[in-house]
Amino acid sequence: MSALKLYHNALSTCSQKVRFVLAEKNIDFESHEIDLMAGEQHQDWYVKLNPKHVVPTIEHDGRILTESSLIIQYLEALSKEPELTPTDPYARYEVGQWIRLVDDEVHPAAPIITFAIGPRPLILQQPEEVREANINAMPNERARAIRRSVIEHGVNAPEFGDALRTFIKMLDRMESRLVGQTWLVEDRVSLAEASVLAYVVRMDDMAMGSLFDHSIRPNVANWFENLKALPSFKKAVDEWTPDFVRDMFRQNGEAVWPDIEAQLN
Ligand SMILES: N[C@@H](CCC(=O)N[C@@H](CS)C(=O)NCC(=O)O)C(=O)O
Repeated sequence: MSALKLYHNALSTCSQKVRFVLAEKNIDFESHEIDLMAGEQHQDWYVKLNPKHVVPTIEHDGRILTESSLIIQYLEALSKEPELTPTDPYARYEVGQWIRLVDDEVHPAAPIITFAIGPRPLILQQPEEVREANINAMPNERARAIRRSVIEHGVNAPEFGDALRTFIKMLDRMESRLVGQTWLVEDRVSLAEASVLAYVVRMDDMAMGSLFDHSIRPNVANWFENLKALPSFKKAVDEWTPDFVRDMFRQNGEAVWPDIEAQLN
């Protein structure tokens, strides 16, 4: 296979999704990290590759591909070993449902959950003009308004409750689908795992793991333990997550957990 270049960010959920599929299929890639905190995604050269100012993007065979869900399906077609899409028509449909759930509902909620907790204290320390310049460079007006709101109000932002419920709805769907089986579809690792894993990781990193501990959602708890034991997970997620970031996110998550818990009922 010809060389593949991945523009990505160590901590971005969509990048974790693509790296997981690359790792499952043992596809080597040339890494080009984009510094999202510094606003590199808004630089002209990158916007030419990805007009939405987001990661990931891949460059392969002289072509540019964006949109993580389309990228993982491209990788699936590119390399069959191992197959991450079932052959049974209904099982394929189910994989598609997980992909759609993430694209339509879960991913749009993710920046709300993330920026209300993880990097928020760091962003609040930035000079106001730096913070504002980064927000103003985002191409979507609604996304800019939401980003301002969650940075200002944290988990008490009006947008936070709905985002939290969206994540919990995903956990509930996983919990019922995982009854009596280890993996989400046909009981083997598939693009369904690739699609949802980053959002469970995000909750775990931000000290929200009690939402899926063994006493609350045991099937998700087991699924997550099995997932974390996969070499592809270690390669795609753990190896890219610096300990100091994990510690910082966790501490920030612990500090606001009482406010999050108060929104659960
Ligand atoms: N639909 C896009 C969404 C990509 C996306 O939202 N990427 C985030 C990181 S996970 C990003 O680059 N955000 C840039 C920013 O927040 O300015 C995909 O699936 O690739």
